[in-house]
Amino acid sequence: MEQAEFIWMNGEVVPWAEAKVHVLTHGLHYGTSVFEGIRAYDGELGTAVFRHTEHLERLHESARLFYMDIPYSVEELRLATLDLIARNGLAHCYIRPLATRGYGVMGLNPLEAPVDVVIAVWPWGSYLGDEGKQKGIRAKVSSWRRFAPDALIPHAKASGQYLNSVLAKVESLKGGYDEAIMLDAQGVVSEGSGENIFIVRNGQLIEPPQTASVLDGISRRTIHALAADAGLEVTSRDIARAELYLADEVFLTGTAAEVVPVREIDDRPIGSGEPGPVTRKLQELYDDAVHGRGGLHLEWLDPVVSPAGASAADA
Ligand code: PPE
Repeated sequence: MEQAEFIWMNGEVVPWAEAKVHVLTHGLHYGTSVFEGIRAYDGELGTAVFRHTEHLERLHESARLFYMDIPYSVEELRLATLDLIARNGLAHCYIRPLATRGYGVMGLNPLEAPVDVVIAVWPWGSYLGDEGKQKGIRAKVSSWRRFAPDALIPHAKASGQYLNSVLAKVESLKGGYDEAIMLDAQGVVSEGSGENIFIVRNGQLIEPPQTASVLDGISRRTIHALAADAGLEVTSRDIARAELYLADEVFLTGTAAEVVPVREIDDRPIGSGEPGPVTRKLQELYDDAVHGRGGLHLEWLDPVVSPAGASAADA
């Protein structure tokens, strides 16, 4: 991975190499951590964080679902992040806030363990490759089901839960594919290993409902708004596996991945086998929105340097 200079750790800004934890950190043993993935883009407003507050609110929600109190408010984390990006001198970056049960107790009850909070920022390119974004990726329906909502909590972005995604991702890579698409415990389409999914079928834009073991993705919400701008309605309903193969278009959305066309699933071409017009349009609108182009939805952007020229570090 690419490195940056500083990491924010429990309220202090420390050099990248010094941001360390004890080997008996609770989260390392039991996965008792929650995190976010956020991006800052170099756009019309200068460097700005995309849907910053919503991501930090989801971090707090993920924590709450696992009985964890994050000792910093959304606003404190927001200002710390803006300051950290400025201090690292990054024009664009990926942002990874993480709250973990720390060092002090062993055993499955985490409630007495301290909560450590870190924020890291670094440049991170296309998650599924530049070529994947342009031409579309090849996906495999995973033999691993997305974990059921009565086993874990799909609405939480919690570290331990990602072992499920790791199995699916590695299986897809070893099979020669770029990404996995998981079905939920009932056998309907859920999501990618790190992305939500949409299909276009008979002119309809369709996504799995929140009851299909999906993460309530923020890029997904962005697509809802951008689709509405383009006069397209999004239908949330169960999607049968066969509908993936019958779809005219399929695409994935996520902060790291952004909007990625899927050109093949299980060796069957999707539509013409090339990214379709709806995917292309939404990809373009997404790229405009994150860069603040066109002036629509500037409310989604949180500039690192305020328009008055004061750095967030002075705030
Ligand atoms: N589902 C999963 C399982 C998921 O991890 C993500 C984000 C999404 C859906 C899309 O959510 P959103 O980013 O709010 O639109 N995955 C993050 C982590 C990826 C990683 O490898 O780490 C991300 O995109 O940042």
